Amino acid sequence: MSNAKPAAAWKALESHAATMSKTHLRQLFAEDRKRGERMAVEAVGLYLDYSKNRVTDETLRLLVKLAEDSGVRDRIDAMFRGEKINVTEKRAVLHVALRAPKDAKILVDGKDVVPEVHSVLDRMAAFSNRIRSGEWKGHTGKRIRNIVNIGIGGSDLGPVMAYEALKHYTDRSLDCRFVSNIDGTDFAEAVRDLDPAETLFIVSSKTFTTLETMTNARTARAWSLAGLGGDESSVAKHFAAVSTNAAEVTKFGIDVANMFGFWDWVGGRYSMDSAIGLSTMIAIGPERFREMLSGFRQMDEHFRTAPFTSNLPVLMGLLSLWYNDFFGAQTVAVLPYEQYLKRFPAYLQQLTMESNGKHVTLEGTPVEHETGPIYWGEPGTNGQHSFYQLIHQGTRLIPCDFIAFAKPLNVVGRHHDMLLANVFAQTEALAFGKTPEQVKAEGTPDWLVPHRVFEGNRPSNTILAERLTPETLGKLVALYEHAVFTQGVIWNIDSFDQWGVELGKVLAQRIIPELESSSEPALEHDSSTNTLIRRYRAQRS
Ligand code: G6Q
Repeated sequence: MSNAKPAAAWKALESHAATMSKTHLRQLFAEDRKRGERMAVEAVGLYLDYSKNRVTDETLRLLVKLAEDSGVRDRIDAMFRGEKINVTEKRAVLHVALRAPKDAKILVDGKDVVPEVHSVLDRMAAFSNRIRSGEWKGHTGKRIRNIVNIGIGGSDLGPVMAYEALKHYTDRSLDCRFVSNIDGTDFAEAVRDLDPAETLFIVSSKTFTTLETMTNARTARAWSLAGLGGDESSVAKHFAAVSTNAAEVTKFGIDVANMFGFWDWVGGRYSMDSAIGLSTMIAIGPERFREMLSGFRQMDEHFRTAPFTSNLPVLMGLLSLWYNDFFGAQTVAVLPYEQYLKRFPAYLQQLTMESNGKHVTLEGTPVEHETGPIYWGEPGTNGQHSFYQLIHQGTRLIPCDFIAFAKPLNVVGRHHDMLLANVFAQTEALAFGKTPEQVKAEGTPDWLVPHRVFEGNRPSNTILAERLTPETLGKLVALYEHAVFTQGVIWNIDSFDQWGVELGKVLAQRIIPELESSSEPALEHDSSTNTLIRRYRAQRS
């Protein structure tokens, strides 16, 4: 950023980082016996313990100063006001409007968008209730038992994650499946045991032109028609669409009465609480869906109003930026100790990496700092028996977000205490490690001591909530959405475009005819691509 204020804040953090890189968490905890109580924030029912980070009060003061000097406050207000902060696409960024209360007013180009949001939600609720009650009948008069969402990227990952995360709350007489990949196996496996007469497809695509989704949708249409005797009128009973593109939806043959709209100010990866969440609403019911929206809204309000020093998304954003930009950390591990959150890390990968994987600033000049870290993770305790080794004893610094809940959704014997014991033990071991003296004192022979030493000083956040509910899920997703936003502002990048994804959408289109042409095509790629195409054509036949 050209502005002198953030430049000074970056500089101050650089020299502070030189000191902090020599400071061990053992020392920080020894110097302040109340550190674990002090360095924690609780807001809207989420408790964040950030004491096991390599930070002092001074670090936080400097990080908050960086956020302030980078204009985070102004940009938060600009987003909530509906300004076109997605500059490369000239669009407002208003996922917060998707969960705004009915009496809120948010203007885009002079028009209040809140009434439209609620009218779509009401239509979704009516549709979901008809499916859930069995009032909606398929072409042959049977009730719908299977919902297949067809979509990809932002039109898939949110619905998949939410369905898995909220499975406990779903109507088990309905089965939800998800088809995203253009690999025919995805479709084939999803429908292999389904009865077309009981199956409803939801074609979810903002643009309604995405190659994968439209190909899968056409295949689904053919499969459905074949199973229902070829009567075109059956499409109206077995297909719904979620899109911003009414013209394409109609062209595809889906009745616009079964179309649920959203708007260009909702980014794909920020759309799980728009009509893209239709499958979620059918699965958990409109009431629970509204509870999820309430969770999102509570976190939005917290983000908008809380001072940065106690603002959960701002703190989370700043802490991962601290390691990313001052300690050379390349990744962040997200480790939910909750089986239902098994797809949460995959969901976050898109949210964080598509948003902040950018190499130029808003002005189009090269960024001066490393941007978006790589997000990855698996639910605990499974990861403990595989990749945690590297986090504990490898040579890389990997900040971790541990996520856990006080109350289990399935009470099974002593399992939950054992699960939570693992969360606490892992964060403790990562922070404090095991010294050579401790290892020796256990009677370890000298030659083995180095192998059994844990340096410790591995940072982690622990997020603790009471229970995984739709409301809690909304809060968690909004927490990461706004942490990503905070970082994007500080790096001065556009967190809301995705030109890299757009490129992928056009590249394959050039090659498809070369693979399908019956005569040998004249290839004008590089020698590697040409050879691969020829080899594929030869081997396939
Ligand atoms: C998300 C991205 C991308 C998008 C998919 C699907 O932010 O833009 O993942 O969601 O490419 O696009 P459609 O919904 O238009 O099919």
